[in-house]
Amino acid sequence: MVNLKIDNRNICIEEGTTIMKAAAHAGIMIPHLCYLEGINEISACKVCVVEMQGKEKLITSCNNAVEEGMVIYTNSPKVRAVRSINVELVLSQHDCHCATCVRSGNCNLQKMANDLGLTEISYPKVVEDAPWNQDYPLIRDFKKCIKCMRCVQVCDKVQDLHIWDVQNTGSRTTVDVSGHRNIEDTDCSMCGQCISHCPTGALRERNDIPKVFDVLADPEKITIVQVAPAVRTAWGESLGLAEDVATEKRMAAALKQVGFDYVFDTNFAADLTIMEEANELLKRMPEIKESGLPMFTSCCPAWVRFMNSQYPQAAGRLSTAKSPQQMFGAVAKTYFAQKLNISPDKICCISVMPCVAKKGEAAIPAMDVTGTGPDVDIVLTTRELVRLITAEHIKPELLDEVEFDSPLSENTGAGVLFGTTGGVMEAALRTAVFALTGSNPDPVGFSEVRGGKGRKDADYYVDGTMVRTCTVSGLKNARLLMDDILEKRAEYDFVEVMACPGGCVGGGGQPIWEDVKMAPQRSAKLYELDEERSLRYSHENPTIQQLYAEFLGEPLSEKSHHLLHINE
Ligand code: HC1
Ligand code: SF4
Repeated sequence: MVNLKIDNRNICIEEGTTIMKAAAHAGIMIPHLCYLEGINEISACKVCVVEMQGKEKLITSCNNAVEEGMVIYTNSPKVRAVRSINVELVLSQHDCHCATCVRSGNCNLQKMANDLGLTEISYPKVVEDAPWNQDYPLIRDFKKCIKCMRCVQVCDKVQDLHIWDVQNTGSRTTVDVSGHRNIEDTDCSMCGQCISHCPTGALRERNDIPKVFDVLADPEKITIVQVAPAVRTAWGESLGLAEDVATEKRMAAALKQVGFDYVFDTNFAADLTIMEEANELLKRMPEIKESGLPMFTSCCPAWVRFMNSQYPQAAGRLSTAKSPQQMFGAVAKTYFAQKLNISPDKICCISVMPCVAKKGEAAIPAMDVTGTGPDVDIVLTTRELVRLITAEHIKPELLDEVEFDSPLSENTGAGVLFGTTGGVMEAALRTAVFALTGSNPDPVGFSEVRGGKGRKDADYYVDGTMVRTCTVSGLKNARLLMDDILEKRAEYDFVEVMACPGGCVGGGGQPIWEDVKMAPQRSAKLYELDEERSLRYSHENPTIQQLYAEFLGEPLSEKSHHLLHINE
């Protein structure tokens, strides 16, 4: 252990700890811009400088370790002066139009400038710009990039896709798409993790809120909104709602207040996905055992993009089941349109997703089962939902809870679980066991697949057959897994992959928090909801049973294949 003083406080901490962490341990938060624990510890921004007694030059606290007897000042006049210069230099190259920035109020740079009391910038302004494809789901604003390198490092180290790179040198150093390519020509998975880790508004999702306003104002359109499992765990965070206020039913109330005609639940479609995917797994099992190659889940569009671009030779191993978002769209524009006795093009189907890649998934040309246009017309992220609620001046805390609309909402605990890593696996196994044995397994009998670890192996006996499962989140983990499988170092039967660490709860469209990983507590919320549901098996969902009875026939029927599966 090492003893030192930080801001006149005696601290005793483990050897090797950085000064920044030691200070945080004592509740002293040293400002920083580029630092990202374990991912970006390069001291590029020099905002985290501190004064060390006996040393003329300031030192960076993010990458210098504590030493016995050190005396550190984190906010002395000298520190404030140098920190101000460093922040001013960053601001001199930054578009400071905060009023029109999506990160206003949630921007580390803005906060830092305010905290330092900066009202003017004493250096000449040189702000670089470059064109960007504004139709792409991921938008980059060059004028707001502060060259912190977080996007480069997250994409390299967490997602292993190397989409961003440093270009030019010296004062002209900038970050851009690697290899001087356009973003649409890269293998970007659209996971949005670079957005989640950007400290400013240099990266964001495409703003699709104006499309929602347009359609809400169109008297000819019936608007249907569906809300993904993970959104309910996070929508209240940046609205400052207490957990007992940010309930599912109050979220439904807020959406009703926005003006959508029908507020439905993607969880319903998650139950439908399980009906198709669990039965597909059982059907494919003899071939899986013979080939030694697994079936992979296909509900995460960033993972599907990754598979198609990085391992096209294995893309046939993906489940053909569409994601819940897309199954919902297909059912809404057929079954539900028939119930309303209207043509599908009268319906505008809007999704709220914790994800940026869902915007890309909805635009895949094959996702048009009626031939009248996309099954899902508009996709908003959780962050856009929050902006929509505030744009409508809605105070959810003042609204009474309301029920989701019928019929495309009823769901079970299994559907709820989709939003966290391992959730699809658990849900599918609950139904696969029932399909084979005729009786329900213990709903928490597959809990080895829970938890935030990037890769989890678990074997289960299902009616005498061993099902070897693997659950992965994060695309770097997915690449290591794929290499193990294809090079025959590992053999599995069923594999779940989610591109974002922790699954959709940690999705690239969720609210952004500096220095806090929210995925674990959002996951815990989903496990709670699963426990509270009176039904916990997708096959017991009465509305799903009715949908099959009235419309689809049975899982994997011809109609199910046409509407709910990707048919090559
Ligand atoms: Fe997900 Fe899914 S779980 S992919 O993370 O299969 O986005 O929440 O909606 O479609 O249900 C996301 C979440 C979501 C789909 C479902
Ligand atoms: Fe990389 Fe994901 Fe960002 Fe694309 S969206 S650049 S894959 S981190």
